[in-house]
Amino acid sequence: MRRLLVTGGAGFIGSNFVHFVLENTDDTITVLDKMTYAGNRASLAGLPADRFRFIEGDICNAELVGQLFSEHDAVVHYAAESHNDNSLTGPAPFVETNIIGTFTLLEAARKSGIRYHHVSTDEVYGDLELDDPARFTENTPYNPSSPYSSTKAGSDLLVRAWVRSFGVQATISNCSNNYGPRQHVEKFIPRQITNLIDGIHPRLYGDGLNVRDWIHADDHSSAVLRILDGGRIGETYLIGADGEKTNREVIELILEAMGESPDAYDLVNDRPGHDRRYAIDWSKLRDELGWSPRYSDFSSGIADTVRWYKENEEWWRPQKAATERKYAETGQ
Ligand code: NAD
Ligand code: TDX
Repeated sequence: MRRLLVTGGAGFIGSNFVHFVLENTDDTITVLDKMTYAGNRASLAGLPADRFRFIEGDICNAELVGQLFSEHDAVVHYAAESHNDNSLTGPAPFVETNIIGTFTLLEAARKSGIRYHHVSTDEVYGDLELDDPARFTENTPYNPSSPYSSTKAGSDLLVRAWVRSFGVQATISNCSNNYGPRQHVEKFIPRQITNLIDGIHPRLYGDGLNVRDWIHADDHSSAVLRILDGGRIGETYLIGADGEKTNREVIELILEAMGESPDAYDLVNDRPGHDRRYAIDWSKLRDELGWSPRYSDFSSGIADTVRWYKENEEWWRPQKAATERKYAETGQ
């Protein structure tokens, strides 16, 4: 039994990890979350009180972080500003949370000696051409495009330096695009599902041919737990599930799952600097730690996700109007 601290545990992937760990281990969990617009306490409802505790607070608060590190055996760091579009209209909180927040955690890790796992993204590697046979590996040079991905890249580099310079007991994972229940309606898949529920056409950026490499959030959680248990200190592991799809293909699957015509979508303004394609080679995680993803059927994963948003309108409805107002300002 381990005492885990999970930062950002009220967000999409952090809350998935909390559920996954409580269901699959004897560990106890404390969530530290600032409850920004992206945090949702409903994502943590019904968890066992003897194994789960919630603390509202900022990862940039060194005193609070230091106290919490002294009470736990390991920290898994999910807290971040996570949305590329927001980083283009207001980058300041990205620098604050993703860089200063990570720095604050690393300084506390250095003092306490706690085991630290850093959750990051494949976007740190930039993008690939559509016809490039290559996929990202742990040795691909960093080349981030957006304020979001550059602050995540900066945070990864801090972790590497704190391992090498100060012996912090850290591992890093870089995962591809996640989907599943409890994802904020600003993100691509939930935005389109909830638009369709509201009778609005899905909205595709640019030509709709950008490729993302999709993985179910449960598979991301099982991979992070595997790395926390068996990963080598100082190592980076890429997490993916061979899920490359164009955005247009994803929209067509959503439309099909919702009984709509496959061309019932609109093309809208492109995202500035929009990365063309991401693709992950996750063979290191398979070969070293014996991990593999469980969700192999993307269309049935999408159908399950559609069902979840239909059945849990009270979870997403409070954020929907404000999210769409933001998109209206950029013509998206
Ligand atoms: P999210 O936006 O849904 O959740 C982020 C959470 O962090 C929220 O609960 C928010 O309140 C909290 N938070 C933000 N600033 C904070 C601060 N200063 N102190 C404490 N808590 C704070 O994000 P997500 O999609 O669940 O992503 C989680 C992590 O996974 C991020 O680090 C992200 O970079 C990474 N990641 C995401 C994806 C993806 O597809 N969504 C893929 C790879 C990696
Ligand atoms: O309405 C939309 N229409 C559209 O075509 C939205 C919201 C997005 N898109 C496109 C942009 C991307 O090509 O869909 C794709 C996915 O967009 P997002 O959901 O915003 O994800 P992305 O920018 O790829 O980043 C995600 O994956 C990596 C997460 O938000 C990041 O946190 C993670 O690091």
